[in-house]
Amino acid sequence: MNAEAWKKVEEAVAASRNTTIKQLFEHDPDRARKYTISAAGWTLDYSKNRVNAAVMKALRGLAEASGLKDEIERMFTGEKINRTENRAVLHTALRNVDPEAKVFVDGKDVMPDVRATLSKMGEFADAVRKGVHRGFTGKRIKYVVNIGIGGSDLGPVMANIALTPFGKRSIKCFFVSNVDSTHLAETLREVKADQTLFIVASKTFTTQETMTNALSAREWLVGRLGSEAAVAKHFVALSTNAAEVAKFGIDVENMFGFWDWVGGRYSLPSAIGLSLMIFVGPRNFARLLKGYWKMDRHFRTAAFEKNLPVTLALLGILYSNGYGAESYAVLPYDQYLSRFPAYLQQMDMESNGKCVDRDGRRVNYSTGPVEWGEPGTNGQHSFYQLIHQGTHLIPCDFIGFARTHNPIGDHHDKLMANFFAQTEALAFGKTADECRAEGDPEELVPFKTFEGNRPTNTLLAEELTPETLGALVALYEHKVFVQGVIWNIYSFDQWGVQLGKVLAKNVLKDLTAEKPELRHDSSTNALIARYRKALGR
Ligand code: G6Q
Repeated sequence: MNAEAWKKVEEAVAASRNTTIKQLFEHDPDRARKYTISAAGWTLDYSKNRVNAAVMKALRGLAEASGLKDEIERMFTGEKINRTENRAVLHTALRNVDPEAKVFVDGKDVMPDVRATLSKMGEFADAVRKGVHRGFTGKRIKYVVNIGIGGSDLGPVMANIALTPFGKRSIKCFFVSNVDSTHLAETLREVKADQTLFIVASKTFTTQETMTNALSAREWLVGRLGSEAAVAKHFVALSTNAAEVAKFGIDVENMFGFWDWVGGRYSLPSAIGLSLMIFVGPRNFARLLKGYWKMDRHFRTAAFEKNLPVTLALLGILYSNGYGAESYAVLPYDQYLSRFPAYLQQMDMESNGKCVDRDGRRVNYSTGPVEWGEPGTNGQHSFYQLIHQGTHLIPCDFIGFARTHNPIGDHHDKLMANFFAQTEALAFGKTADECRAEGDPEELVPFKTFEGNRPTNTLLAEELTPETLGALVALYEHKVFVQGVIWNIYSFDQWGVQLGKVLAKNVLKDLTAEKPELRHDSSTNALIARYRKALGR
């Protein structure tokens, strides 16, 4: 992190530390307008934060001193900014809907391949939706089972739930990720073999969980339909690894490709989105891409003071590094966004959960926060207590929509009343005098007082649509990118995930071998022995 620019942020924070959010509002009646910006269908009101003009200016100075403008261009133009894997980072090319656009990697324009894959996906999705592509026995496809994990699962799951109102209800999508056989078994109980399409989603096509689930699903299907030939009609692959797809027994004709410059957690707008495209149709998928693209363009071109991803990123850095906040809550007030926090959790924590800077040195400041959340109003009846009155500072993003897809009575007004009331209460709290005025007995006043001064962002859009969803995802992707640049860490690798993949393989040998080597620590050895004993091995 740029020390000099950070020092200026610290100075600005020190000068304003004793001014509460409440006082900031009292001093400036025009505050809400000044701290509200909009783009791609979203409005961000960040006025309920511990910031004034000087703090924001210093934070923007930090972004500038970190070379953010150039870094953004490097990403968009295909430079190999993922240096530890020597790869470009071009998820933005996947949703570049400009028909004239050219994006080069190693001297080759990638856009023709992006467009060709999208149209192949579109043809296949339409064929499934219209009953042209049928199962081995001639029946229509009614069930789609996406088998994948991590980046090959969380995006499709999140978006399938989010875009339910736009989906074809006669097609039911399932997502199997866990290697726990229960996940596959319970899913297979819900589907019929002759009407099921399995989508094996794996960038590498070597991930243990996905390959294990895919092989078991294949065995189940062949067993039910009585022929190996059924696989061709019931299995497709989404991958970058044609050789492994062929080895698995899926014709590469039935493979939808993507490229090493698409990170797993950024892959929803690639072929990894096929299950979503089948569910919502190619036109709605195109709208999703358009929403992403609008936010991409905004991020690339808007001045920092008007830039939503940059602003969210800077506020996050303010609390992580200036106020010692260790976690960050994302609270969507829309049931359709129920998996959005889980999706963001991977995007953020896998990207910025790093303790070594770009020069390979241990950092001496906090990087990515613990990210978590649940939809409102459910969260209000569980963990909000701690956000209101606990000892931890937890900045929150509140995400909501003016219109609901399911207007029933006054549900939506009640939902949104809670949405607005929570940020108000978190910012302004409740003083001891207010408690007394409401007649609280003196001995209860300390318990019923709310300090307030708890920061929140409010993100509001008119309606949850493919476009606003795409823009929302892109907003957070770029926020995470900006933070990675400022923290001077590499956001696009994930060596911690790779480690897990290797470790499990070593232990598996010891679980199943006739004579295990047991070369672990005494705890792991004893646990393995206990497990083997229980199974009579
Ligand atoms: C995402 C990570 C990780 C990955 C899974 C699945 O950015 O790399 O979550 O998506 O491990 O990998 P495959 O798609 O290769 O099976």
